[in-house]
Amino acid sequence: SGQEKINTDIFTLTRYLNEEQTKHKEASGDFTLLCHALQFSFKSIAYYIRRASLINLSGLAGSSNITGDDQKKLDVIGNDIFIAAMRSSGRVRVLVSEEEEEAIIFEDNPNARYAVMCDPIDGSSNLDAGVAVGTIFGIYKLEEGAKGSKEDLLKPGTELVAAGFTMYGASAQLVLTMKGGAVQGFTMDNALGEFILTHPNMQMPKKRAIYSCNEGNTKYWEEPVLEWVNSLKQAEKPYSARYIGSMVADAYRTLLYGGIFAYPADKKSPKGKLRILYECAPMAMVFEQAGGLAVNSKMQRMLEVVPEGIHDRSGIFLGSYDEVQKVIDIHKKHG
Ligand code: AHM
Ligand code: MG
Repeated sequence: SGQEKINTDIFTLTRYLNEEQTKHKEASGDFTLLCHALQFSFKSIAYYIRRASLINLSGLAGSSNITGDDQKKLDVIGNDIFIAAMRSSGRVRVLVSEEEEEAIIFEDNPNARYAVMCDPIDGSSNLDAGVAVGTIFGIYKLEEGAKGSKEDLLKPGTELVAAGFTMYGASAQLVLTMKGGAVQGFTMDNALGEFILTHPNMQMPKKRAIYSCNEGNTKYWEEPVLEWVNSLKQAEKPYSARYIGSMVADAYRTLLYGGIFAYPADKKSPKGKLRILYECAPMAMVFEQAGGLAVNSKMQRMLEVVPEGIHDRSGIFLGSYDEVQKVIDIHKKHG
């Protein structure tokens, strides 16, 4: 018959989290509760982004954040939603947000064992044009007795217990990975109000002729980066250029289709643009666990970079294994 086959056994994020918790006999359920609070913040942010033009949320808030960017009204709302969700989960001791100069320590959760790093709405310069933006997050488990001070956060990404991002695009897509595990992709079903597991065990293509970077910065690039991009354009079959200017959207495409996303350090931004704790490291974890690679501008493994400050930046090359390896080879040649 022409009747749609109805799936009555849907794999939701809730079900996934339950199953993960059961696999870990020692688990207290704290991490699961934290993830529930996270997903609620994603749903709320998605909701306000969708309604932004209707309820006067477009444009600037009239303030700027720690890194000097003008804050959008939605940046402020996204940040507030995120903070409230993390605080009320009762499972988070400390929170780092791109929008907050200092780490926020939740004194009302003295026994909470988790630290969360996030960029609540990354790519917000794209918001008013209706282009996809996203939330990026990383989670550390604090050491026994840790007070949740800044020092507890200045760790390499190899210590992340979970990381991921949500892209608010044609649909909201949540990509989540836990330490040592696979990368799982969920799609928000607005009618059900649930994230549904639509992309289980994501593995990215080993190579693909797509590169993604802001070539407007060419003038500032160092020699190896110039040579690399040039080699892609002059390849026998030249690469395609794709650049949205929203890291989450560029990364999500790269994860699905393969290719490489880069925001190198350059003469204008010697430390790079993107932030280590809540942009580079979580993305690097996702990409590595999906079979890709991520390095900084010194060609060090991104996940091994230890920031000195919570808002430290880094250059980054993120993508298919072979594509990132090409960048590494050219940099090595330059010594
Ligand atoms: P933001 O955190 O202020 O939104 O900036 C981060 C964004 C990334 O999403 C994106 O990859 C990059 O900045 C784009 O920068 P540019 O406009 O310099 O190409
Ligand atoms: Mg950002």
